[in-house]
Formats: sequence, C-alpha cells, structure tokens
Amino acid sequence: IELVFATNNAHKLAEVQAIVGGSFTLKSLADIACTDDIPETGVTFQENAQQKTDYLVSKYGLYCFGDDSGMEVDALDLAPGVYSARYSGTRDMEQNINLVLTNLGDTTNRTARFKTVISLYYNEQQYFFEGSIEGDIIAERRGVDGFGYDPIFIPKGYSETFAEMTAAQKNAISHRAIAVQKLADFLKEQG
Ligand code: ITT
Repeated sequence: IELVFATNNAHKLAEVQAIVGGSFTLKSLADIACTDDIPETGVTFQENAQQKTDYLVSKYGLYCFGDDSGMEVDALDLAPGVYSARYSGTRDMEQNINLVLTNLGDTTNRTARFKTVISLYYNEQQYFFEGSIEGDIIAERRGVDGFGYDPIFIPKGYSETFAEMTAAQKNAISHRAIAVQKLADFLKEQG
C-alpha cells in the first residue's frame, strides 16, 4: 500500500517508516514534489492534522495521512501545545527550548506530555489515531539524538531523556509510536 505522509520533517518520516515497516511505502511531500505551505491554523492537534490530509485530498485525491504533534507543559497552561514548532516565534529549536526553560524557571511542577494526532484519509473516509506519553521537563538539555524538545523531556518511569535514547528505544514508547501503531494496525486490518 502506498500512502503519502504529509510532512516536511525527515525525522518524523524516518520514525514512522521504522514503525510501519516494509508493508507500506510512505511517500513524503518531497516525493510527490509538493512544496506548498500547507495551512496549519487549527487550535487543536486534531484540527491541524486534518487540515493536512484535507489539503492533499482536495489537491491530489491521494490516500494520505498527516500528524500534528507537540508538547504540553502543565505549569505553562499546556503551552507550547500546537505552537511547539514556533513557540519563540521562530522554528529555531535552540530558542524554543530556551523559552520553555526560561518560562518554567525553577518551578517544581515539571510535568508535561508529548501528543500526536494522526489524520488518515483512506477509502473515502476520515480516521483519527492518537498517542501520548507523560514525562517531566528537566532544567538542562541532555543528549544529542532525536529532535525538537527531546533533550529536555524524560518519559515517566525512565531516567534518560528522549535525546539520550536510541531511535529504537524512543520508537518503542513515544507518543508518535503509539499513534502510528494504531494506524498500522488499522491498515493491516484493511488488507
Ligand atoms: P510537519 O508539520 O512538516 O510534519 P513539524 O516539525 O512542524 O513538521 P509538528 O507540527 O507535528 O511537526 O510538530 C511540532 C513540533 O513539536 C516539532 O517541530 C517539535 O519541536 C515538537 N515535537 C513533535 N514531536 C516531537 C518529538 O517526538 N520529540 C521532540 N519534539 C517533538
């Protein structure tokens, strides 16, 4: 089965392809030569995920899926949330992480979670799959793997940040892995 994954993020494509395995061939936006800036104006992960698939369906009529994900920090009233990629007003993750750490200061409530919502358009129908993982924000970056906020997030029950884990370790437990596993299980049922 060939599906377009509505993402420009090569890390996400690699993570998802690793989880879905070889039975599905994923094409990125680059693979279908789509350079459009797909709108992402919703106020929930689900709205943003659906905007991505709606766009591809109306423009290309393709079976496709898209995800929207981000980090919610309880002490920051669930920010950065849907604004995770541009929290500081730029896409520079150095600055985005700095702003989270500055805004948290020395507050002792460090609980946070990553969330992913996947929107799938398949056989003329719309489906959603969700995943989340709870954890804590540490005061300083640790680790160099992964992407985004991985260096400051320790999942509950672990002592390493996502950025200190191997890709395989992160993929075994991550918010995206949980949502993608649900997507993969659904697609396998479809045959
Ligand atoms: P696309 O929209 O092209 O897929 P994006 O990077 O904008 O790529 P999202 O809107 O879904 O992706 O994600 C928003 C941000 O949330 C992302 O840029 C990261 O900063 C953060 N994020 C999402 N998943 C993450 C993860 O697994 N680890 C760390 N940070 C993550």
